[in-house]
Amino acid sequence: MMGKKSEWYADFVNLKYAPNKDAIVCLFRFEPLDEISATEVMGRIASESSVGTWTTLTSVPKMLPRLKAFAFWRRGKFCKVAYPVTLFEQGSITGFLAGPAGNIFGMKAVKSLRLVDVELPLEYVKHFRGPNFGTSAIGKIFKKKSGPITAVVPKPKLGYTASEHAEKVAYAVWRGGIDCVKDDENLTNQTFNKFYDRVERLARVRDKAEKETGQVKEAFINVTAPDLKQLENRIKTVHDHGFRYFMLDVVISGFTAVQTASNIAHDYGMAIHAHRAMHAMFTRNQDHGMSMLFLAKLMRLIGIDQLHIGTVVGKLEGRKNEIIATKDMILFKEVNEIPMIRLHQNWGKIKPMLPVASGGLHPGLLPQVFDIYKTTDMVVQVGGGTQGHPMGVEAGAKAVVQAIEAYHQSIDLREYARDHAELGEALKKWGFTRPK
Ligand code: CAP
Ligand code: MG
Repeated sequence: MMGKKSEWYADFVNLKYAPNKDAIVCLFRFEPLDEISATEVMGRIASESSVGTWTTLTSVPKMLPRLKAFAFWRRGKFCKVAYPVTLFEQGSITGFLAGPAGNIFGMKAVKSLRLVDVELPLEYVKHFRGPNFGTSAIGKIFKKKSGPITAVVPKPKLGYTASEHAEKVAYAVWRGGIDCVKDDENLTNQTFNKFYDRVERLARVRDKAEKETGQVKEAFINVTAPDLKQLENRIKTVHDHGFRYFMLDVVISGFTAVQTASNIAHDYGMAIHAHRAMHAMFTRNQDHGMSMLFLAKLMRLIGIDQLHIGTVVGKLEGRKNEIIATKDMILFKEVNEIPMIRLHQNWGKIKPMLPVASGGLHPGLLPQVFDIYKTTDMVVQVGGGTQGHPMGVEAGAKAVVQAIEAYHQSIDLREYARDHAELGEALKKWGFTRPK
């Protein structure tokens, strides 16, 4: 019967709605199809990501009104949708994303849709444990008074045997004064560099380097695995060889793997270094997908200790204002809203997560990174920028350490390079160039 209402999307829009303190609020950026109004699209976003569907239903459960989401705010192409916290499984990121990061991104009613940020109430946050160490890793694991934690990835990304990886590259990097040797994101358990072989050899070389340097040496060994059983076994192997960290490709592994890895890290008292490879498939486009800022929020909530969030000056894309907004959101206990970029967030008891700057860095760029981040309590990874050093890998590592020393003493790098040859050679080769 045509008279009966066939759609109910409008029931999910209420611009007078005032979310209560326990509501989860999502900020979306949306582009409606020409023939559909912004209000109708907002209704579709709120409906399809909570309890609704495309048509009215002959009967609905009694509980429905308590579970509906409401689009309650709009500024141009941005809208906010409030969800009752009871709509989502407690303590499960997968249980959350299936709604606000689910079907709505494929709706025909929108040309594009981006999930910019989500304000998580303490009623939701309290079901997560957050990072084991976070910023305390600097002192607790590396016995350093201040950061940065330094890391180097053996380059080229792949091609070394486990023995060359450990005994040749890692040894030189650690000898040169770098804290950690990090696996590259695509190094897992290849036939030419088997995981267990790499762990064993790295542990032996680590002990040797620690003895010779008197410094704590760590590795971010990539435990990314084809299934959860092997993931758990790889974490256990890293733990049993005395490492305090392991590394995980978090986007590629998926949120169930990240929550599993975080639970194991808490059991073993370990820290997780998160590589974000694949994020740019959905974070880079400012019109469609999900922001890196919100991906970082999820990682801190779950319990990642340090996460790559960009350099601004390096080889990979990342807008300065978003990187800074993200850095503050993962480091601080509470942050305020930045219109259209970040919502307010109170973290309660969840520890801070360390930002990682990596990608196209070399000694000449490190002061710029620290100035942008306004802290050295972070992780810097310098792969090619260490192993491309004209005097070799160990000298490249020393050049990175010297650039950090200069920064801590507020000495211009060129000045400091006068009596630090390794830094001088790095500046000769790369200067202060920003790679593309
Ligand atoms: C950097 C890196 C990292 C990127 C990841 C690479 O090597 O190892 O994976 O930093 O990007 O493979 O490119 P270089 P992001 O130091 O030699 O550039 O940190 O933006 O996630
Ligand atoms: Mg890499």
